[in-house]
Amino acid sequence: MAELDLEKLSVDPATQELLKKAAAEGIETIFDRAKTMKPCPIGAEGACCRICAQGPCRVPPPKKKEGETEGEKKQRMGLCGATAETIVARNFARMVAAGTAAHSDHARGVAKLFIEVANGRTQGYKIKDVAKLKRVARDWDVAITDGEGDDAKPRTPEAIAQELGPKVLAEFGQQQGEINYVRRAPKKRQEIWRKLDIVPRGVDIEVVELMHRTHMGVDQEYHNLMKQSSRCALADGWGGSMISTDLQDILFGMPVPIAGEINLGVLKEDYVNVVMHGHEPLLPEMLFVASQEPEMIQYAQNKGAKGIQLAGMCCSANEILMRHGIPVAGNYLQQEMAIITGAVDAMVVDVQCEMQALANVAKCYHTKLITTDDRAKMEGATMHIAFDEHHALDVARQVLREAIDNFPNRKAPVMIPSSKTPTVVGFSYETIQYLLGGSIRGSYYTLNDNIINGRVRGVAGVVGCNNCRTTHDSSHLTMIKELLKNDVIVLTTGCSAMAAGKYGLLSPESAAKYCGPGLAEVCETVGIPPVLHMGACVDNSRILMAATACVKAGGLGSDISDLPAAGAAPEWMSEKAIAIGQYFVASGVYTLFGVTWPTTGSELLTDYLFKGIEEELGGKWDFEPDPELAAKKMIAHIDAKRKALGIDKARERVLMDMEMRRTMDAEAAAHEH
Ligand code: NFS
Ligand code: SF4
Repeated sequence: MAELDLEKLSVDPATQELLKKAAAEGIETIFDRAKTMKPCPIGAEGACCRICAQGPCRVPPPKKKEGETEGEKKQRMGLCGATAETIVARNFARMVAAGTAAHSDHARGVAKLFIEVANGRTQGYKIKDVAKLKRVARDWDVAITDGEGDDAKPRTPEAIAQELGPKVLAEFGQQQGEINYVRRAPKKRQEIWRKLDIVPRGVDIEVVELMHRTHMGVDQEYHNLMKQSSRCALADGWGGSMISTDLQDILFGMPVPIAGEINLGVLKEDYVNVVMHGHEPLLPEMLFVASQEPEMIQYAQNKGAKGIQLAGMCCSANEILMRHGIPVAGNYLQQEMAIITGAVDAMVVDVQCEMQALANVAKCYHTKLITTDDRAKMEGATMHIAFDEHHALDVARQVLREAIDNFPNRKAPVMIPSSKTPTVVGFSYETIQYLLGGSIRGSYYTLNDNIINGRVRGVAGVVGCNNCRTTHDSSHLTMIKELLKNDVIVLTTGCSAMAAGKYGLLSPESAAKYCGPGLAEVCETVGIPPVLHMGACVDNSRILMAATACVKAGGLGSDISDLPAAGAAPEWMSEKAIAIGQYFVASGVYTLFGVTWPTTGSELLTDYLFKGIEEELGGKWDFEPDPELAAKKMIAHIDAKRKALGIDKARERVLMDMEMRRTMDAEAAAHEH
């Protein structure tokens, strides 16, 4: 095993401690593999085509900047003549398709569960949030009363859900027309999409068409490929992802601010530790219920444990943290670390972001690795217990019993790091509306007001993964701190939210510590953290809704692209992240990624994504691996938008006022002494 420079690998003390333990015990992790396997330089640029068996064809960058001859150009073509533009664009488009498919397949599962719950065919689930059910029903033109006017009788939640469920599910297979939630976007945004003909017709069709168009010999014009990529990504953001957020809120409860704890220190040595890893909250919701049953707790105690400790990992963690306050064990790069503690009796996985290496690591400890989704089995896993919504509670009980039975098998040495940080999470866009806008106004008016008067300079969404090609968590933290210092309020989801949480940024107290004077004042007045945890990656749809609410509250232009706002994924790695980025760009947001950029193999395409696309969509991509510089670029973009709105001067005034007040306070204090 190669020597590891811990500081370079992760800024998280818990991860560092466990990497030391792993090294001492001879356990290989992703950090070791990253040292020995370097990324393929041609693939990293998106310049390798392997979509037909005449290849793989590689298109290296031009040898000289200018004056390339026709002959030289031909050397930079695939066998079929595909140019660098086509090859790189196809690879990028396929990332969008895969990411959209992942979010949307998750959403389809939730929609199916929703229908079963509505018809009383499930075990353990019920409709929890009737108010949200009614709001969502209205958006789908589903009546919430029988009859009209004075004769109207309220329909039961089940009756509403029985009509709503099939309507939502039908959206996946819809072949023409427009997906429903497009109507939620600002009017001007809808017009832009219609003019460009990129309104998604259905969810699945856009993925299928993009896969077809990137097959050998089909769409070979990169603008056209990017156009369908936008359409497909919009089917994710305003389709699949938004559907899963809404239906999960109805079934499991809409998140409201709740306290929680983050990091591997949440595991408990004398409890049965069960880590729920993956993305879909369906089974974790039932594991939560089952873990509270007295018989189950008794069963754990009979095996010598004090009780059952559930903890989340990756986006499953976000889902159950913000709805039930269940602690989070860690984000993506901590999954192996959890097992290396030696204290995890079962790791339960469903879909997405689960490293196959877990199976190897689990074998070195006593941990049972349990797969639960028929779409996602894993070679080397301990067992597969298939989730089935019709007896979900029984499945959950079975999983917990497997974990409890394993408690006595723990082998020394167990080492649970002490790190865990308190957080406040659960800021759905409705909650932000309530907190910032007040119950009377019920709008983003107050936020807008604070943006207009300059206390809040702008809004940034910092989201996305960890990536072992860069220091774990470091870029998230550096970027977020730089934004806060400059009075930019941060909305966060996914593994980024967990990075922020571990560092204490998800607590109201962090406002005074990290924010510029304007943002600090606003956060302290409202009593919110300056970094708002909005949920899992599918909940980036909540950020779209928050942005839309800002536009509709007035005073900040007429479209999302007018807002002083920016988005970023400084440590991205998954295809889902590219799909999310593309729907943000297509929704009018300046979106910046770190670590690496997958289209550098074509200068023309990269140029288009970083510049040209803005003329059509109002949003654009950018790439900057240095997180501090990246934050500065985001702030520059925010300032440019402030200027275009004519509110740049207000901020100078408010900062001057604050400075004056501070001087006056200091003088007054001096007089008192
Ligand atoms: Ni998002 Fe969540 Fe994390 Fe990245 Fe994976 S867990 S869905 S993809 S790695 S943020
Ligand atoms: Fe090569 Fe063209 Fe086949 Fe791609 S599609 S592998 S560029 S021949």
